[in-house]
Order: sequence, then C-alpha cells, then structure tokens
Amino acid sequence: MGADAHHHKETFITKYIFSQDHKMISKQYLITGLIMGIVGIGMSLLFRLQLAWPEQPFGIFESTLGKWAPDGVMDPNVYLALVTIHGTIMVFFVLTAGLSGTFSNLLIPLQIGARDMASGFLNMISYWLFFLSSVVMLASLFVEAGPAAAGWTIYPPLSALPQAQPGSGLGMTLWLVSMAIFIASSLLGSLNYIVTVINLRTKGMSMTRLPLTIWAFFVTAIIGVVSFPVLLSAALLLIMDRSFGTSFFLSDIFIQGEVLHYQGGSPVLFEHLFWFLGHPEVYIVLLPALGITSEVLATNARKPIFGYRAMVASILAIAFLSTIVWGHHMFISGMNPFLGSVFTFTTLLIAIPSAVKAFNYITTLWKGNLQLNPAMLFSIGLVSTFITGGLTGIILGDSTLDINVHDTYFVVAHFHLVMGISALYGLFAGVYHWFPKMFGRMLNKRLGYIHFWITAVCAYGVFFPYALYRYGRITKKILHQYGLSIL
Ligand code: CU1
Repeated sequence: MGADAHHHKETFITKYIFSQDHKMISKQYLITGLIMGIVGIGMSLLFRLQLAWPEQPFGIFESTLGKWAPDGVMDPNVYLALVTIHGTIMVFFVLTAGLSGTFSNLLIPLQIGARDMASGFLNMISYWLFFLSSVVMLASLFVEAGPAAAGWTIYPPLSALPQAQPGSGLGMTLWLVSMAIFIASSLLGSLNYIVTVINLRTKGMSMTRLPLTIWAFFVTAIIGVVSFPVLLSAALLLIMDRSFGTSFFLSDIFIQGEVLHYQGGSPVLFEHLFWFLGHPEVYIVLLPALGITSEVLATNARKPIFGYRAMVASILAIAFLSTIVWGHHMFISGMNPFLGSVFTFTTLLIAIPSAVKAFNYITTLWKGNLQLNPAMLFSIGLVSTFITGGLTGIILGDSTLDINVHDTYFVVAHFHLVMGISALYGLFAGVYHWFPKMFGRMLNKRLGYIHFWITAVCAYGVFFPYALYRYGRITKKILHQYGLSIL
C-alpha cells in the first residue's frame, strides 16, 4: 500500500474509471456484466411470458415495448429480436466477459504471486472496449426497426440481407460492429492473461502447482485466442456481403420475386465459421465456472481437490477436443453422413474428460467436512446441472438422435443447463466466495440461501419441462410407428 502510494498520484479518474489495477478492472467487469445480465434476463422474462400464453395481451409489454407490442401482444419480429439479443448478451457479455473478465483479473495475479497483469494498460483498454461494445449492443435496442433478430448465431440470409426482416437493417449492423469491438476486447484480455500466467509466476509456482482456477482461466484464454478471430473474420465477411456487394455467404437468392446479384457463396460456410467459434465458446463460458467450482468445493469440503493431475489433463483434453467438434451443430445442413459420424465420434469423446471432472468433484465432496454456505451450494448446483446438461448432450452429440431433436426446445434445455445455468452458478459461487476479498465486507448468508434456492428451483422448473416435452413427443412418435402407445 505505502510503496504504491508514492510513485502514482491517483485521482478519482485513474483510480475508478481508467484504472490499470487488476482488482479495480475486475470490479468493473463484474458490475458491467451484472447490468448486462439484468437486461438479458429481463428480456427472457418478457418473451417467455408471451411463449407461455401466445397471442395473449399483457400490460407489461405495452409499458416496456411500446409500439412493438400493439394492443399488448408482442410483434413476432420483436419476439425474435428479444431472443436474439438475450442470447447474445448472456453468452458473450455476461458469461464470457462478465465471468472471465471478473475472475481472471481478480485471481490470476493474486494466485500466481504477481503484482498485477503483464500489461495494466492493455487490461484497461480491454475493459473499455468491452464497455463500448456493450453500449453499441444496447444502442441497437433503440433503433426504429428494432435490434438484430436473426438469432445469436446470426445465420445468413437473415443476417446478410438488410431487407430480410426488420432487424436485418441497422439493428444487424450495430450487432456486427458491437461484436467486432467485443472480440478485440476479448483478444486483448486473453493475451494478457496468457502472458501473465506464463511469465509472471512467482518463484516455485511451477505449472504443475498452478491452482485449478488459474489453469481454467489460462486454457480459456487460449481457446479464446484460437477461436474468436474466426468469428471476427465471419463478421467482417458478412459486413462485406451486406454493404460491399460480395457473395461469401449468399448465392442464387431472390426476395419478393426479385433476383438478387449474389453468386457462388454458401450460407453453410458461415455456419462452419460461426461454430468454429461457437462450440469452443461453450467451454470459454464453462471452464472458468468449473475452475471456480474446483476451488470453492475443495475449500468448503476441507479437502484438497481429488485428482489434480487428472483435472488438469481433462481441462487440456476438453480444450483440444472443443476445436474439432463444431460440426455437431450442423448435422442437418446437408453434411455428408460420414463426416457427421466423425463429428459424432469426436463430440462423444468429450464425455470422457467431462465425466472425469464430474467424478472428481463428487469424490472431493465424499466424506468431506462440508460447509454448505451459499458459494458451496452454487458449486454443488453447478455439478448437478453439468451432469444433467451433459447427459442431454450425449443425445445431441449423436447425429442419428440429434436429427430428431434439432432446433427444438430439447436443445434449448440442454445448453441452458450445461452452459447457461452452470456458468451462472459458477459466477454466483465466485461472487459469494470472493466478495469479502473484493469489497472488504461480508454478504448476508440468509439472503444467499434464498437466492440459491429460488435460482435452483426455477432453473430446473423452466428447463426440465423443456427437455421432457420434446423428448416425450419423440418417444411417442417412435412408439407409434411400432403400434405402441404409452404417453
Ligand atoms: Cu457444440
């Protein structure tokens, strides 16, 4: 403290706004991420309300959506726009930047014994680019025709033709600009984390002694550096298709009887580029949550984590495999069935390191002296959703089974449990666990318990029926083909 005080004269601006201190940047990420989370979750409340009672008017739509909800019923294009922005905000702004940005910044220097990040300046730039991208994404909500509505995966042609749907115009442009800035932020942050872990470890902190949280953040940063640039290239090519007359992702297409000039491009190419980021993104979101869980479970079970080396090996295996499985999102895109079986094989291989991690978590809990505080409950909750979400993933990873449930609520249930809710639990576990260290005060335990149980009951309450609903229908269809009926 005293040593720091004389070489920098800190003003309010350099201390709280343009701070280069990793602990302050961590708080900035947390607060921005939580605000984006409130916006993203608020949107899901609105569109799920309409989903539950389609075409029913609700007063809350008139007050929140105004002219986008004529007579209190949500305009279908606005429904799609809300789903799109909800997905984008939750996946990228909350569970990528909010989660990794907060805890990588807080913990990497503290747990490896470094004074700060390798470059405090780049760290500051990284946060402010994230802030700017958040502002641009939120600004798209105020565009006359509405924000982007092509889904968080922004497949062409909906995203490529400005005239395709209301959100395909300025809303989509803002989405692309926001994501390009976001990716720049993410790359700067990730490079900083990687360099810091490699170069600034204190004496004696060998890689084999690195805490599992740091392993998780380190590998997450590597996955980000490998895969985010591919989405950036896809976004730039899409911008060229939209504005400069190129045909990377479009071919032989006409709209309202008018033939457009696009020739020779392929929307499937976009799917490949998108999912080359999109699948690793699942682990960019999940690995930090698993890293936090490793520490919280071990601390509150009063035992070291079971199988440290197996855990590190699993993280590395998951990271490697995550880059060769993207085709499992594209089984119905006209892919050669043989290639489909290759992607099925690589995808199902991920079950092995994932199961190793789940077993090691449970073994760590086994006969431990469990302190069931809120952080611990959220971590145990994560292990639970990681298992239920993972089991539904086995069905989706197999091309023959996936084709039956593609684009249904079964998929929605799967990824919300395995990555959405799991990562959110990881975020909450981390906040409860390190809040005293970050802010110098304790959280109210009773409110923490209430928070956990409401979250846990509602999460399963929403997503279990989604999964069962679709799976039940398929079982019924298959049984019907054999002249049987039970459901
Ligand atoms: Cu995937």
